[in-house]
Amino acid sequence: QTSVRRNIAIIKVPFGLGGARGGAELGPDELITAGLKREIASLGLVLSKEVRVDCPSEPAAPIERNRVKHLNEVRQVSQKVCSEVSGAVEEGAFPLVLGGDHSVAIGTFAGLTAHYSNLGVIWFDAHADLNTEERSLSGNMHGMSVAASLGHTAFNLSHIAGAGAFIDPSNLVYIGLRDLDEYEKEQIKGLGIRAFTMHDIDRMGIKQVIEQAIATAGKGTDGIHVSFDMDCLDPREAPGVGTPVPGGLNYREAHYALEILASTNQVTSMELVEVNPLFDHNRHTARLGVELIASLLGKRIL
Ligand code: 6HN
Ligand code: MN
Ligand code: MN
Ligand code: MN
Repeated sequence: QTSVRRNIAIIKVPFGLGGARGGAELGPDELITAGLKREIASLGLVLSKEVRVDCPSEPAAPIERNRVKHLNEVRQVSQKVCSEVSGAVEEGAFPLVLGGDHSVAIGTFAGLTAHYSNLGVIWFDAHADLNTEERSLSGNMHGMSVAASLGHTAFNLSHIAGAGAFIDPSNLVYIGLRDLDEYEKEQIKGLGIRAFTMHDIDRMGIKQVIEQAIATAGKGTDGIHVSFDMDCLDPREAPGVGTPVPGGLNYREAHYALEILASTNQVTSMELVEVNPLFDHNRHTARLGVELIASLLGKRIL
């Protein structure tokens, strides 16, 4: 039994300029080739639309004017993703955003907050993506998308036409963290963000972690958006990502967490990002991504 909206809107965002290395722009097509649409059909869900956001692939201007890389391109893409996500929610569909690097989440947040004023978020990632333009050590915008959703970055949700209010940090939960910059650690502590690191998963087990995450992100909110960075997984499970970090979620932990989320009736939307075919073997990471989306959409073993 699936608990999400029956109509699925696939929103492909072939954008990689927010990432650390190129290749994430190939993610959406890779996920489709790996069988995503077949999975959706076999779950009895309806693919109500499939759109491809037109994304720049070459920097429109020299990057070195400031440290932040490809800000103008991220701005453009954010605006388009916002419109598509917002339109999908309006049409009664479940937005399924396929990245692209994780900077695409800025547009997803913008489109979702247009309709959900008090959105819960579960952010699966090795990283916290809490940097600002000022504090980032890399200048890569995929490491800033959560900060943009909270209004901490210079370019943030308030600069996207149609976006709603910022995300409330008390409605945000991390799962899988293991590579944090010092500034991000301060922010997580200072803002009191619920963060389940890999240490917590070792200690509590994924069952307790996902139950507590749902309790936090789902309590008193309009629903839960699932933002799934494939690098939350162990690189042995998912080698095809741009910023792999050892010691991540294993195959069953990831599936279990998404299966439990599917059973809550509270999930509004999902994005799956950072599939990078250039570092993959035999389309392994994209195939795993498709399986994980299926679990979130209600696929069961029996
Ligand atoms: N991601 N904290 C590092 C940075 O460059 O700011 C890594 C960010 C990774 C972002 O994987 O979505
Ligand atoms: Mn570049
Ligand atoms: Mn990320
Ligand atoms: Mn990451």
